[in-house]
Amino acid sequence: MTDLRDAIIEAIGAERAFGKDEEGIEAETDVMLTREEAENPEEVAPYDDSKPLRVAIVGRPNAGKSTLINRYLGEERLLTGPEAGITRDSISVEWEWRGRPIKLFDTAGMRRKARVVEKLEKLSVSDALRAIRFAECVVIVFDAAIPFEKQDLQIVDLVIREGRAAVIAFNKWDMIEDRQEVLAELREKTDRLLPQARGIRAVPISGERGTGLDKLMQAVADTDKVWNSRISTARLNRWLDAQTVSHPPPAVSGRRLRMKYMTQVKTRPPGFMISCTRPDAVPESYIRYLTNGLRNDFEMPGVPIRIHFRAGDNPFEHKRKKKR
Ligand SMILES: Nc1nc2c(ncn2[C@@H]2O[C@H](COP(=O)(O)OP(=O)(O)OP(=O)(O)O)[C@@H](O)[C@H]2O)c(=O)[nH]1
Ligand SMILES: [Mg+2]
Repeated sequence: MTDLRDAIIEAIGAERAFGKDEEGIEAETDVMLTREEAENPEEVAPYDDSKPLRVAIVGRPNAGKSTLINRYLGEERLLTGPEAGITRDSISVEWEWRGRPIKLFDTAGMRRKARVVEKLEKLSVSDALRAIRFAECVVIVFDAAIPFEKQDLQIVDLVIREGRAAVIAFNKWDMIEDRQEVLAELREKTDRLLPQARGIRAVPISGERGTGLDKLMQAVADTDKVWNSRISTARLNRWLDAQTVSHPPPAVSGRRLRMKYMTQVKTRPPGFMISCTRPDAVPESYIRYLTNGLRNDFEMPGVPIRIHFRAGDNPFEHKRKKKR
């Protein structure tokens, strides 16, 4: 038990291993599927779109996060203001959207690391990070009134790396004149700089005027559904065949890599396993090709997609042997 404990701490870090939120729970992520669930996802309970949802609102300081939540609640519950750094600690509020219980986490604005000088600010950022981990879906609020930079995209990247479903809110839309142009620029930049978030839902809103807010929640609900999605083994293998025919895997030391079998092994976010002849030799570019293909063909924008490779014919074999 001591060895196991040490291994866990080493794998996820002491902070996560011992950290607690107000309720002591984090969002359930990386949920392993059983072989039966992977093969016949249709028979598993379908996605329940009335289940409670935890949504964190993050973004740089002054982007309008607290204003957005106040607008959803219909009251001035949270402190807002023109200066950056008004919210210092994350706080959660209960709300309901179309009969669905939603827990909204307001967070302190996140700054680039180099600028995080004060100790208090450092704490605020790690606090926002904790809110991201407690949430299932994360809304990243951009301030459309100032040109968005790498920093905004870094926050999106962080959310995806943490394994969460992500949606972008393009706030202060009321201040934008050339709307088409700005939106096109945002989409182009996101796709180019963040291929791991390709197709992510980006919704223009005005927290102050209350426009676009229902669309934003719809995007959150849709993305959470994708985050929970399950694809049957049969469909995946048909897809893998087509994919490897149209673009065969490269040869490694004179022998072509063979992709034999594919199945979804995890959900929240979706994770896949491919059995192949040389799992250690699959090049990054081919993994990207498969990941992008999955994202497009099974419509999974705005969620992390992970593919693991292993030797052997059946990815569940290893697990069964271990259990014995
Ligand atoms: N024009 C316009 N101003 C907005 C909008 N949303 C928020 N603001 C203004 O932006 C400023 C910052 O709003 P907050 O809601 O406090 O921003 P925040 O992201 O919570 O900021 P921190 O807590 O400091 O990180 C306030 O002066 C708001 O009135 C919007 O949709 N349009
Ligand atoms: Mg705030």
